[in-house]
Amino acid sequence: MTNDPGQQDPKALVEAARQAFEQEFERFASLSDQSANLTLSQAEDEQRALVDLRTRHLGKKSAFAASKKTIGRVSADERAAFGQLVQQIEADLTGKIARADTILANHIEAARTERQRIDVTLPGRRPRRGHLHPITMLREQIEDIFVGLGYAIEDGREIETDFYNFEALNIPDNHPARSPQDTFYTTAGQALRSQTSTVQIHAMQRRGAPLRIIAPGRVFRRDTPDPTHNPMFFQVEGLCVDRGITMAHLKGTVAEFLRRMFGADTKTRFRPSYFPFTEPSAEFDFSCFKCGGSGCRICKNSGWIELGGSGMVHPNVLRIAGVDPEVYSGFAFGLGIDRMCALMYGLDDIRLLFENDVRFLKQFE
Ligand code: FA5
Repeated sequence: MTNDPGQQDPKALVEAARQAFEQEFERFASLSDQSANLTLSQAEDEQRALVDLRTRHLGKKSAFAASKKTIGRVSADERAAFGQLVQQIEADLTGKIARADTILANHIEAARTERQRIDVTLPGRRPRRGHLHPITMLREQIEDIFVGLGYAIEDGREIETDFYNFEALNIPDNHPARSPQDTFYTTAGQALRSQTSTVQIHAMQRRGAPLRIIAPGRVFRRDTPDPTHNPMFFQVEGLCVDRGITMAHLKGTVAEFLRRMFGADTKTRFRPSYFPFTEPSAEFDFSCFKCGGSGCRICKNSGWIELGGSGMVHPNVLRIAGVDPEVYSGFAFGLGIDRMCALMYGLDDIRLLFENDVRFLKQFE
């Protein structure tokens, strides 16, 4: 027998092409059982290999295609049978490829669906809920008490002119009281307010007398940060102006506020002090909410906690804000919330309040 395909028996050539196909196709033959073990990418590789196999064994340049062309060498009476044989083999091989391809295609589709499947029974990821900052909680508590006492809440501006921050509060240029209240200035000469007392002037100008307001807000000073100082902190201002207001009203109001805040047994005391915008002036303390006045770490064993400044509104301040001091009098007070918050929650450093460390803040949830 010669090796030249042109000389070989056509039937033998077709048979050889079929056998070559069968040999290579063997790994696809048992596919239906194995396909479950294939990964998605293995199944995709196998599908590509199958296309390749088809081209090599049944394509135009395949041995099988070449064997078909040898029909001319078959004797006339055997030609029909040869043609039938070729067709039968071709149909058989094509069918085998199609079945393997269907199995792989189904497997690939199932694997892709599985990959994209969403398990609706899995528990969802809960978004972390925020909560109020401790300073805000305390501010709201103070606001609630004063609203209950008939006070309105006044909003103030944080950027002020020299007039509102100093002049109108009876602190003229070169007055020594400017120095502890020194603040930050814009290039246009405006000042970040160094106390909420600025709102006294705006409120009287806007509302006139009589009035009762509290003004919570952010203030700024050129203070070096330490455990009890920040260059930015919060104050609450109170102002009551009416006919016949006296120091007794001031004391009664502050004492009532502190009783509502820290309990019915809370005592208040006033110490003489000086503020340019009040006369007379006093600082006020309250009996320690922790030990009740016997002395502890929080009140530094004094039994008292200092809270803020107060006094009767200076006639110059009333006058400059358009209120007649011959008709009206008033009291004002101001307290810092940051230090109060630190005391209430046992913090030994007020700077913690503005470091924005979530581990610290979430304790106040
Ligand atoms: C005042 O600011 C006056 N405006 C209070 C006042 C109002 C007096 C109305 C009379 C009439 P003083 O400078 O003492 O006062 O500040 C008040 C409070 O602010 C202090 O008791 C303290 O709690 C807080 N405070 C002052 N400086 C700082 C700071 N750097 N950091 C944190 N808190 C501060």
